[in-house]
Amino acid sequence: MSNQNVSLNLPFTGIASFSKWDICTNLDQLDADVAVIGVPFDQSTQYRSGTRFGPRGIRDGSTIYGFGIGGTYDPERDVVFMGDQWKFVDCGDVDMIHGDQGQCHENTRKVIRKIISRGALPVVLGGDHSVTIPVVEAMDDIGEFTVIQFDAHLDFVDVRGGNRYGHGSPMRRLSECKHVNGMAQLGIRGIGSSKKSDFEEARKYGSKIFSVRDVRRLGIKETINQLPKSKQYYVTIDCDALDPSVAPGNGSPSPGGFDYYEMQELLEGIARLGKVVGFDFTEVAPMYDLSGVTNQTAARLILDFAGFILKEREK
Ligand SMILES: [Mn+2]
Repeated sequence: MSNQNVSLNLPFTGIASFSKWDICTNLDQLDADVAVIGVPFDQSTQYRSGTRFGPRGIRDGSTIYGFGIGGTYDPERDVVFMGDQWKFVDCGDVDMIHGDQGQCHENTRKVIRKIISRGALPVVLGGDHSVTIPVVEAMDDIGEFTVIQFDAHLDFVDVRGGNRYGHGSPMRRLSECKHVNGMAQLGIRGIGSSKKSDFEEARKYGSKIFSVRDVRRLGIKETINQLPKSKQYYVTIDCDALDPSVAPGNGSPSPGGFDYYEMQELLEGIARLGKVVGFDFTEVAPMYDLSGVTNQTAARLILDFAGFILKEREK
């Protein structure tokens, strides 16, 4: 018999906010520990577009993890993550102006500054990887931090055809930020996007670069040991760091990527290294994945990482 007084809020019902969290689109009233914000911008893509539908896709994929109360019980770790003492909201999307990258990025900076000023952890849903540039630029008054990138590609292109803000350039632009004090790049294996000189310049800047096979050779623990030490970290995840068999829904898939557990355990290790001040998950393009598993894997990794970050704050 059904109990008509209980709302099950099942994944396929209602409004698909991220993980069925409360919605707060008036940032002047933002009062939360974690704030999800979408940046549906895909005008900097060099191949297949479609990441403008990334935030919506990830939200859709996240609803399966959004029901239940009292936190998320992880049976493998025997730990409850994201318990009732924490507040989570979905802030909707940054307003996009079609054909105007400068304004889209400015709108993004403005929203991130607001989320930071309200004391919430920004969790950004891309969009192509260029959205990480305004996000990190806007985090210039919280002290220095090191950036950890997960990606098939180095994204260290300085300028291409006069454009310095393509989705192949975010790590170069971040290296120019005074408040970014170091960098590590994990999963790097793609060909055709970065030149040998880009790798040389990234290493000269001080970036530590790990391919997927480097991580497998070293193991997760030793990889974490070799990451740059810092009090604070920002993590940027490009969907193509994952193997295309795990996450086919992206514009520039690259064979040989991480599997889910490798990514999850690396994120767990990073959360323990220092304070994570924000993170993004970019380059999800749902239309290339009819199964929807990319949306779900992205949503799960976002929830996993938010849980690991908050668990450190509980200590
Ligand atoms: Mn990228």
